[in-house]
Amino acid sequence: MSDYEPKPEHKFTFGLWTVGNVGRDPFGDPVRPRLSPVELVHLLAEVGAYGVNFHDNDLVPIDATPAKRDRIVADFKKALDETGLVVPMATTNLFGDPAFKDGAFTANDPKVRAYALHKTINAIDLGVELGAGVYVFWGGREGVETDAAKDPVEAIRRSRDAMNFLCEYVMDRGYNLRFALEAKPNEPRGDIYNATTGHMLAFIETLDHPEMVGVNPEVAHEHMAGLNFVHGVAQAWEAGKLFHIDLNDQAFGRYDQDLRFGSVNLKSAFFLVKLLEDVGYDGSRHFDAHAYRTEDYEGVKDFARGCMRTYLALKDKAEQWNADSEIQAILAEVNADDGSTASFTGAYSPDKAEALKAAKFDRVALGARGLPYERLDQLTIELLLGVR
Ligand code: GCO
Ligand code: MN
Ligand code: MN
Repeated sequence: MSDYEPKPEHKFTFGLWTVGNVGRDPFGDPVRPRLSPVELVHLLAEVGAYGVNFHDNDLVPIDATPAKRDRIVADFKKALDETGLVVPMATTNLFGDPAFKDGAFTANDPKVRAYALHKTINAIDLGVELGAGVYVFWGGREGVETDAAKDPVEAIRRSRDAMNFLCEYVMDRGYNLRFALEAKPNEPRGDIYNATTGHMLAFIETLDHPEMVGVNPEVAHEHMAGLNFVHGVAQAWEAGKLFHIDLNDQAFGRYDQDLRFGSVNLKSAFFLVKLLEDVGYDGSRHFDAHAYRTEDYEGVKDFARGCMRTYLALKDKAEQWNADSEIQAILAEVNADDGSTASFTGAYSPDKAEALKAAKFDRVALGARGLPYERLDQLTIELLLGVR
């Protein structure tokens, strides 16, 4: 590959809220005019995206009348038809409205919890109407500033009750929809429950219908927690739970930055793309990021093109890495197996345990062996730098 042109088979998607981000931050007002959903669909088509995702209120304002809703949805569908863009994922805004200031599914007020379910089932209907096959849950307000405010065990129970109810709703309606839970450690709440992808994976197994529910890991969120994102994604994949992924970038130890994919931690972006491509992940590559506040809409297009181009360049590099004979020789060397331990490994048996107890190991020799990971990593760096 050399042109790095996005194609539908790459499944590159963006949220209306990403390219539609107007650049407001806690210290300053919007720097870009708000574009309509229809305009954003055309912008995404122009840069070569495959799909567009949305929160209910990115598309339909929270106070829209039924007639206005229908008009907006019809216009949006027309824009999708004109451009060929699809809607692989939808989600609910359960964080913007003041009603959700103490959370949605975990709010202390049962009326807020009921309103959150009401809003979500309506938003699920909207997502399904537009073709979504994945429904994301990001609980930005599902947390606290002080643990005096909420019992954390009760909060987890409330989250579970909500997910169980919503799984039943989807089954009852016969929708072909899977849920993807997105963890974040903090922001906007001081602390958010189920803070990492690992927490989410454990939580899912406690649900009534765990097979319907997977995860939507996000680069920035795991990096905010100081974690290795590639490892989290690998664990989700290995558990059969990687239903969606949010790609962006984030410097460790900073506020939630939502930077262009690959723009900060290029090496971990490389290993992420390599993982997704090597295992054959076939879901959306969703960019949950936004352009710098310095940009106008030409800059927003540069941002969006940059996310996809970097992904494709790293995909190319991953192929190069896999085909590099020096790199592969090192991997073969460090993984070499002379078969001498075959009688101990694999499925347990009492005989194997006895044989293992009786075996002699040359511990000093094991510890003395050099492992050429410095050379392996330098080869990786040189490949990424384009000097290899
Ligand atoms: C964030 C989150 C959100 C979610 C979105 C979809 O940090 O604000 O990443 O962008 O991904 O709400 O669920
Ligand atoms: Mn995020
Ligand atoms: Mn996200």
